[in-house]
Amino acid sequence: MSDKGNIRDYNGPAAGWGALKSVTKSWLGSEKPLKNLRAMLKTNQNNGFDCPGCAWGESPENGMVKFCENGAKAVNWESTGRYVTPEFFAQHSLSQLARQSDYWLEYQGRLTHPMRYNAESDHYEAISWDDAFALVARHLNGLSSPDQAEFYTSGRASNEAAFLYQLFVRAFGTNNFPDCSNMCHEASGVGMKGAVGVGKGTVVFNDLEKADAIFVIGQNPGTNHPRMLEPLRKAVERGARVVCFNPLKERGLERFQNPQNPLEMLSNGSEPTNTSYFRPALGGDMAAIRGMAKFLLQWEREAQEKGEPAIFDHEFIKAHTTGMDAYLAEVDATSWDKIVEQSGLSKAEIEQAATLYRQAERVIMCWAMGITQHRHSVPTVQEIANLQLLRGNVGKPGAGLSPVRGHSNVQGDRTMGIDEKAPAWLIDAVEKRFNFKAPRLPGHNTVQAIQAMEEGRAKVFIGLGGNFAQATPDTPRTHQALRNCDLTVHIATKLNRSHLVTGKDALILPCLGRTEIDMQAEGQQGITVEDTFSMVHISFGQLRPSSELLRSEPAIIAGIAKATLGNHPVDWDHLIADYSRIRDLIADVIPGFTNFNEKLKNPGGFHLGNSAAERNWNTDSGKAQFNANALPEELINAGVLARGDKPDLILQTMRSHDQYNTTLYGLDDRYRGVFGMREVVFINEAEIRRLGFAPGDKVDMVSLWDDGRERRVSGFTLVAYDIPEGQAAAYYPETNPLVPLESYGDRTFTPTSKFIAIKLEKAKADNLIASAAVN
Ligand SMILES: Nc1nc2c(c(=O)[nH]1)N[C@H]1C(S)=C(S)[C@@H](COP(=O)(O)OP(=O)(O)OC[C@H]3O[C@@H](n4cnc5c(=O)[nH]c(N)nc54)[C@H](O)[C@@H]3O)O[C@H]1N2
Ligand SMILES: Nc1nc2c(c(=O)[nH]1)N[C@H]1C(S)=C(S)[C@@H](COP(=O)(O)OP(=O)(O)OC[C@H]3O[C@@H](n4cnc5c(=O)[nH]c(N)nc54)[C@H](O)[C@@H]3O)O[C@H]1N2
Ligand SMILES: [Mo]
Repeated sequence: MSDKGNIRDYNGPAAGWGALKSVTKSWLGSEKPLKNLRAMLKTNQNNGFDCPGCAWGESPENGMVKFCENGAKAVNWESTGRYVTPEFFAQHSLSQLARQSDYWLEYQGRLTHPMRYNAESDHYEAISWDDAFALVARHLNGLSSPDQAEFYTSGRASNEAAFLYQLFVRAFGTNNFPDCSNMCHEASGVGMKGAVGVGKGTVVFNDLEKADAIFVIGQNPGTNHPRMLEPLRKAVERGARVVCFNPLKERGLERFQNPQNPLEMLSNGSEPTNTSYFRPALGGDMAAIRGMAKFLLQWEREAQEKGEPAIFDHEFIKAHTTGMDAYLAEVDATSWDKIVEQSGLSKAEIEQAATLYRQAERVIMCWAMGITQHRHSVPTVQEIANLQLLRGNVGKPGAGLSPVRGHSNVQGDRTMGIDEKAPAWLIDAVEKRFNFKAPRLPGHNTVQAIQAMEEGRAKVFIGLGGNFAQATPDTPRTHQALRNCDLTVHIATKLNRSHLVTGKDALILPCLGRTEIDMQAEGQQGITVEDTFSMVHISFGQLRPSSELLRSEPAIIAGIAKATLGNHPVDWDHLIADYSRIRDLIADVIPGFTNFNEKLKNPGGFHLGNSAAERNWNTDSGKAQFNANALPEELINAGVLARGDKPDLILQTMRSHDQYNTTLYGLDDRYRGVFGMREVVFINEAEIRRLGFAPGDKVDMVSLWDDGRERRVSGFTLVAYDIPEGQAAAYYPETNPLVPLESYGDRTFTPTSKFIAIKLEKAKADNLIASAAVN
């Protein structure tokens, strides 16, 4: 694969003509062009469907064409004209399929039939829905404890599906809810709850139009939230500042261009003058922001001495916050040496960032995986909150905290109770409404679920969407953990690696996608989702289902639930006939959903409300909390230090432009100039030479962890790239075997996917062959 690949500079803007060409390619490639055009025009429109891409919210103006290049790819990928049928499985044994690449697997098209793995023939074979449900029920009811089952959720599941799922699982008797959020924005939730009393972003779309400065920290919106480029571009146009913290010069952040505006497309992009780009060390953001706070504190003291206007928002601090003195003492106690060393930025750069921050009356701080996938992600999120509290930048228009979510309904799934450590009020509400004793002990998150399966404490794995085998860390171990199970079940739209890493028994249950018409006993159903701004709206599929046998996610959950529990605690069939009945239950249990069905009639949906945005603080103290966290002693984990050898580099794992998490749409990464290959590692040229290699060489990456296991990926091509020294970057999920299961965030259990200590070795020929077989 990599022989065909090449590297060249990309000089075009983000989005623009390149985007349109790429969309047209995937659109024609999907073999259903006309239908898909209709579908795309309906994306994120009232009465249309919610884009199955990212969780970015919509501009409230209606009538705009609201899709982006990568949303169009997601729609096309789902509504392909290719099918994975029982004949397909008859032709390909599991062992044969396992030798195919992840890209090939998903490219085969949509799953059409429920399938059960037959170990004797080594083939998946068709099974009826009833038999499939009965099989799951038999396994679940045969367990000696409900805690021996793991119920995974990926963030595309609708509110209706997620609510039914948590109800079924709790009625069954466990809180084992590993979910993709554990690997994603967990730290944003934990950190913000401890700071402002709510785990969700405090800003709404309109705030972006009022901000004087928008900080984009550890996020690559040009690829992962393309619809965000438009409000950023508008902000720059009206003179607001866009300030980026990212070790990589991401094309989408350097230049903005809107493919939906043909006139601007002709201009081929322009370098906006009022953006600023800072390139910290991996994991260095907490130190950088601490440094900004240190400057603010210095300026505040100087202003007080000279009797000049204050830098801090004292009125806000006094009325709304607690803990500032302890925090400022911690700021004073943090030395500049440590700040400069850990942040990877000079004191002058930090001063520049602090000046930009101070000059803005209203500041929004956005962040994503560059912040949340570190060991000290919770303190980093809290440091962002500390800085914002100093200037009253929470709970006023044009300002706030904005963790930009990933999956299109990952935020809604949590709201619905997909939470392994559910708060007591939720359990109380479920018990009260449904009249059963719900489990109260915390269940397993993703890391704990893998450990439980590895050790034989969990025996059944059920995945509501996603690709657990590839999205998780320590791939060979995770695969073995899944293989240890008695039963693995995947509710999915397309074939992926997880379906091939089977327990003793295994099922694939094919479901409708977001784009497809969902017809139930009482007519066509819509499902609801919540975006990153806490807007809830309804989504109606537009296309004919890929197969008559497909069932909706709620219907599949109801089928499993009924087979396992009978009509306890609800009449499952009755709910599935009309999803507004599920929404009535949601309204009874989940705060903010009173009159749910009624509110959905509002075009564009409704806002769930956010207490911190209204300056109500649901913290222990009843105030917004400054958190006086110390900077980490060392960024490097003790599990690495214990080995005693020094890493060559710190590796971050990230997304290319042609992928949606583990789904690969293609092998290009246009903005980074990589074409036709994915097994590459980006390193500074001087560093490549210092380590005794040359660009283009093939290497193995070995990660360091003191547990006696070898973690290695093989045959990666060295790409000379503009990236700070000491760092490397490569794509996920190919590099997941390098992430030790035990290397996770404090208080979050989020794998440290953006901070992996590695050594480079010259690739060995036999490794190249092994890696070709896997990939
Ligand atoms: N097209 C498309 N859209 C997507 C997805 C997709 O795969 N494809 N995935 C969805 C999901 S689930 C999510 S969570 C989001 C992910 O959205 P992002 O968080 O944008 O995703 P990543 O590719 O992981 O990019 C992380 C960015 O952070 C930078 N970074 C890494 N480490 C650090 C650090 O220590 N400090 C700083 N300041 N920056 C750092 C990287 O250089 C990179 O630009 O996107 C969602 N949207
Ligand atoms: N090294 C490393 N690892 C990471 C990350 C990283 O940055 N680096 N990022 C992490 C993050 S942020 C996340 S969110 C996770 C993602 O983890 P997951 O959410 O588990 O993975 P996805 O790749 O999004 O799942 C793709 C699969 O979902 C199924 N699917 C698609 N649409 C639907 C649908 O409508 N219904 C159902 N039932 N199934 C559907 C398809 O079968 C497809 O193969 O990965 C995490 N892992
Ligand atoms: Mo994510």
